[in-house]
Amino acid sequence: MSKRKVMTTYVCPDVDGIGAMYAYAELLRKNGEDAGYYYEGKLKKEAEIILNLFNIKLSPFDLVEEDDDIIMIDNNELNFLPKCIKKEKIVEIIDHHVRCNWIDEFPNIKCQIEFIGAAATLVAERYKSTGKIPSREAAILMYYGIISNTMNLKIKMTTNRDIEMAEWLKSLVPEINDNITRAIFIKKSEIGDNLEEEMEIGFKNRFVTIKWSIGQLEVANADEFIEKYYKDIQEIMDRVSKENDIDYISTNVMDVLNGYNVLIAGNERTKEMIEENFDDLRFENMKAKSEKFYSRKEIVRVIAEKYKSDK
Ligand SMILES: [Mn+2]
Repeated sequence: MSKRKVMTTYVCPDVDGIGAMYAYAELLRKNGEDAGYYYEGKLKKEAEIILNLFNIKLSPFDLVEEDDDIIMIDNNELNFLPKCIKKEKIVEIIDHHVRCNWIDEFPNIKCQIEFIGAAATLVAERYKSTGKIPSREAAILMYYGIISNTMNLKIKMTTNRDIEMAEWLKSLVPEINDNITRAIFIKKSEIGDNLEEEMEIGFKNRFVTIKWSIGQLEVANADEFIEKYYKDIQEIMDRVSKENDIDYISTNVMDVLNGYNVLIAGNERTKEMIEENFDDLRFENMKAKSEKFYSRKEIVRVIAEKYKSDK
């Protein structure tokens, strides 16, 4: 008998992680396999908004069993996984983040890592190419996985494949429309008490030789938001960099409605390092505005290329 397949992703997943896991488990079940998903931590706010809005209930496995085959989705960094996941049990990876070197030691893992807007795009393509139609829930979650990760198909790393899959998924679900999408973006940008949690900045990136971390905030009006929270953002970066021994720290504020980003540097050396690596990011009072709509992933990719570690 074939083993149970368990999708999992980083702790505290976003709607792309959830959508890709949900949909891929469903696709495997359509193919007669025993499959489901498991995650730990609180879902990202936007994922909660979407689940509530469309009245979708998740039913993850309660726990991972010794014998389960693990499929890693929307993540290939072992440190971000729930602690109960053993790397020896991983049989497949579907992701769109920078590829970690540990995978080299496991040549049997079926691995699809592509630099594309969303992991959900990769799963949607597997439906489309095999002529399978996702359920309403899987289609909604994949659609918003793509919309969320590409900031409504606007960021630089959005590919035609993301656009095509988003269009296809949208055509399957009449409830999806642009007004709902706009409402989701506005609602998710109401950040107040949980600024630090939303920034996701409390850890060092491990695949580079420098001590660096970058946070991200996705808001409805970046300029206004920064005016209101600039001091708080700087205080958080200052404390987090001391607590975690981080040298280079910054926060990328993305304006999801108007399509630009503002990178805030936490100190002088970060500002200099970013200017050295990005021709079009120039700081004024620790802030660099760009019409290119850089996402954190794209910034991380440039930095990872430059300061590669062998680990
Ligand atoms: Mn993703």
